[in-house]
Amino acid sequence: MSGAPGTAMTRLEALEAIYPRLGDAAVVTIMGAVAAELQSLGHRPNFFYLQHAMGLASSLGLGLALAQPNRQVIVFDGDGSLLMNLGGLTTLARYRPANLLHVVFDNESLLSVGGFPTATSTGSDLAAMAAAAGVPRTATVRTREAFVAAVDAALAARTLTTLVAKVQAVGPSAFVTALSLLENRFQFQRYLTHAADVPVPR
Ligand SMILES: Cc1ncc(C[n+]2csc(CCOP(=O)(O)OP(=O)(O)O)c2C)c(N)n1
Repeated sequence: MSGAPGTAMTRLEALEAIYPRLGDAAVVTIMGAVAAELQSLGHRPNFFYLQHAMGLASSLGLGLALAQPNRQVIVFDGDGSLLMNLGGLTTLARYRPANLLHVVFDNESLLSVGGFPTATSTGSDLAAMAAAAGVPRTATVRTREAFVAAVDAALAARTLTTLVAKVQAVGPSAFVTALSLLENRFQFQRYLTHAADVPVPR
């Protein structure tokens, strides 16, 4: 199986395992495979699938977390995407919002565009980079059980966390969606505006 060696987990399994925990959090994903996978589990108005702007899901999550400090924000990032915006880690660390959980699904490849290997396939360690940037909580997990436990711990800690989940390089065969970018954008904005005071899950 391609992807991170030694991992038993697919991203879809990982997402499925924590889907019930997403609750009222503002959830932001990168484009492509992970967006399609989350959507396949059931779209909700508090999910936003960031198209085109590769690398900037964590930056969008940072803005949301700062703008709505009483809401949990969860970002589903990818290794290739984060590698395009490593400086974003330093900005996350600088502002350090307690309500931001930054999950990086590391399949060691650009899966959505053909599976070219990324630098994590040759040893670059994204959790270590996040820690070096100043992110106060970081971890790397390789099993579904460890992933669920790490998500629970991060949400309970109420501390900015970058959680790297090593996953197999598998995804859906197509990324076609009936939900247009604009519809998703307006729905998400309405959700954030009209449910502005939803408490952070504890
Ligand atoms: C600026 C920019 N460069 C390239 C692309 C094309 N692109 C879309 S998804 C993707 C790969 C994303 O890789 P990763 O974050 O590792 O996620 P994965 O596809 O493996 O789930 C690329 C290169 C893009 N959309 N925008």
